[in-house]
Amino acid sequence: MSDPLDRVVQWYPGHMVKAMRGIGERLALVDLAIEVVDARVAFSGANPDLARILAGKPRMLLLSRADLANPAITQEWLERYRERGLQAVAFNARSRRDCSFVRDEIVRFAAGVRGTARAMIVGIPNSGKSTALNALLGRAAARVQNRAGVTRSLQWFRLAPDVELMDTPGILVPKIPNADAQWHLALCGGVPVERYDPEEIVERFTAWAAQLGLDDVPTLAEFARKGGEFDLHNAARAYISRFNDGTFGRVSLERPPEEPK
Ligand SMILES: Nc1nc2c(ncn2[C@@H]2O[C@H](COP(=O)(O)OP(=O)(O)O)[C@@H](O)[C@H]2O)c(=O)[nH]1
Ligand SMILES: [Mg+2]
Repeated sequence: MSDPLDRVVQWYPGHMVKAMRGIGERLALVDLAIEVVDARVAFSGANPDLARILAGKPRMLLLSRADLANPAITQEWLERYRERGLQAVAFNARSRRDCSFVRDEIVRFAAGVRGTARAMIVGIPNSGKSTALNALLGRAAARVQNRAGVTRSLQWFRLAPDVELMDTPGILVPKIPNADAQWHLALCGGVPVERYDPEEIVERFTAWAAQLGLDDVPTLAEFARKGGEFDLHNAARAYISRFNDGTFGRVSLERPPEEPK
C-alpha cells in the first residue's frame, strides 16, 4: 500500500509562483538578502534556489525561532554554515538582546557594500520574516523616502546609518525534496497544514520523537485524552499549535547532514 505522505508533493499555488517572480524583481534592487529560516527546519526551511536568484549577491542567514529549537543543534548548524563561509546567526525575535545583536551582525555584514547597503528580508511562509522585520526595525528606525523609478509602493527603512531595509519581506516557495521535509514543513507552518492530514503529520512526528526518546512529546492519543478532545482531527490541529508554542520542549527536526571526513 502506498503511503500518501511518500508522494512528494510540490506545493506551488499560483500566488506563490507570482510572489517568487516578484522577489526576483525586487532582489535586483538590493545589495544583499537576509534569509530568515526557522531554526527547527534549517534544511527544508531554506530555499536552495535563492543563491541562484541572487546571482552572487551576499546572503545572510537568520535562524529564527531559536527559542523553540534545540540549542545544541542550532549550534551545529551555525558551525556548519561557518565552515561553508556563510554568514549565519540564530535569534529569538522576541528577545531585545537577540535583536540588537542581529542588527549589529547585519551592519557588520553590510559593511562589505560600498555606500548605503540595501537589504531585503526573504524566507518561506511562517519562517518569522515579518516578526524579524518588525523586531529589527523597532521604533528606532527612520523611514527613508521612496526611490524614484522604483515600484511605487516600495519603502525603505534605515536600520543603521549605512543600511536600509526594504519594508516588505519576500516570500520564497519552499522546495520539498522528500517525504520528511513535507511533514517537517507542515508541522512548522512552512506549508499550510490544510494541504495535509494533520493526524498524519502528528503521527510522523511522534513516531520520530519516540525513536529519539524525546520524553516530553506525547502521542496524539495521549494529547487528545488529556485535552478531552475525542476528535483526532481537531486534536491534531491543536497538537500542531502546541508544538509551535514550545509546549513539547525545544525540538529541532533537522540536523546538519553527516559530512565525509
Ligand atoms: N517563539 C518564537 N516565535 C516566533 C519567532 N519569530 C516569529 N515567531 C512566530 O512565528 C509565527 C510566524 O511569524 P511571522 O513573522 O508572521 O512569519 P512570516 O510568515 O515569515 O512573516 C508567528 O506566530 C510569530 O509570532 C521567534 O523568534 N520565536
Ligand atoms: Mg509575514
